[in-house]
Amino acid sequence: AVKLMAKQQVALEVLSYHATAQQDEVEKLKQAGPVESTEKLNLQTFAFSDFTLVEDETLQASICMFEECNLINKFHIPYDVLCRWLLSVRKNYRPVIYHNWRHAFNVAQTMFAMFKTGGMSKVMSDLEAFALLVACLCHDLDHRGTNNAFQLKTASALSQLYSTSTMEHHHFDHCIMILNSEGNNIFQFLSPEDYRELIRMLEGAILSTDLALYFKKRNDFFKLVEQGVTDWEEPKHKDLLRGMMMTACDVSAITKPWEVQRRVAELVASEFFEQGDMEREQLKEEPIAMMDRRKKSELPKMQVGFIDAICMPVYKNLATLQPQLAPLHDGVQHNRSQWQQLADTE
Ligand code: 5BB
Ligand code: ZN
Repeated sequence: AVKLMAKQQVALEVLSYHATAQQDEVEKLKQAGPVESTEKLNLQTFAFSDFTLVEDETLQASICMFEECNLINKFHIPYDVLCRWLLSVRKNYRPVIYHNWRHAFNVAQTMFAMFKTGGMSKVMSDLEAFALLVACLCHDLDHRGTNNAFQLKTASALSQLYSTSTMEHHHFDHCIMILNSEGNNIFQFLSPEDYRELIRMLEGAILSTDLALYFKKRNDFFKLVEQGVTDWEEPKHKDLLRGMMMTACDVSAITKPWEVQRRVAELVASEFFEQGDMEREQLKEEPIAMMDRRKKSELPKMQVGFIDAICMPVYKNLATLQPQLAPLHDGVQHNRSQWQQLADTE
């Protein structure tokens, strides 16, 4: 009964926000066509940054990624449905400082680069590419700029519905809700078997962006890499690998050229500080250092800690598994030395 009430509460909260694309927007995007070439936008490189793109170019670039992975042809995605779905997805990101549509787009671009430049198309099927690209674009849908701990502390409707991986379950639910909206089902022409398998992979991929699940699963993954496993066809192993790729894409700002990383870290910090402010004001609680704007000077040190504890291990192992992914590992090493240098000059 509690669950049902929580679900109704969430439904009310969500419905007030959920919106799908308008037909005039769809027409406009359809007319614009995919962006000239992905090379022009550097979409294939790990050093890509979205800062130079205007809002609508992020949508055209997204279409390009589907196109260049041959997903539109292979899975018979009607072009107007793809346009409508992309517009709807963008609409269902809130204008928060970091966990917004641009973040989702950047995460998808890293996934695209992993396939095109990182050699992952040799390891993954087209259906997996489809699931992963969609998962990236949808993985933070309706994010409110606050984390799972905050949902729990404020006893939000969402946390009553899902006590663990709270936000991630919600991102997946929201993703399904958009797909089920009229004219938005990009999976409509999949065979029933492919459809079921894709939804299963989509759910696993979105849930795996919960840091707690990454910690729970990563040792199994690292062990397989250490053992030099080359056959990733074993379904359990493949699930694990897709989850690790999601984490690697989610935090890939940490691998970007230094100027990009510095700017993104500022955005991440600003969003964390806003949560910290709310905890102080509404909950009368002292926020953890990461969310405490009075401890802003500790940012370089925290980024080094973040790299060592979370980022470096996943990129190191992915580079061992697939040497073409080494640029991500190189990028994080470079940024570590930059942050370390800043921490030392404090
Ligand atoms: C993260 C876990 N938390 C419970 C305690 C603090 N740590 S942390 O020490 O690794 C840390 C990470 C501390 C400060 C941070 O940012 C300061 C601006 C970060 C940090 N997290 N830095 C980043 O650049 C990014 Br990107 C992130 C990721 C934030 C979203 C978490 C999603 C994780 C997906 C696997
Ligand atoms: Zn994310």
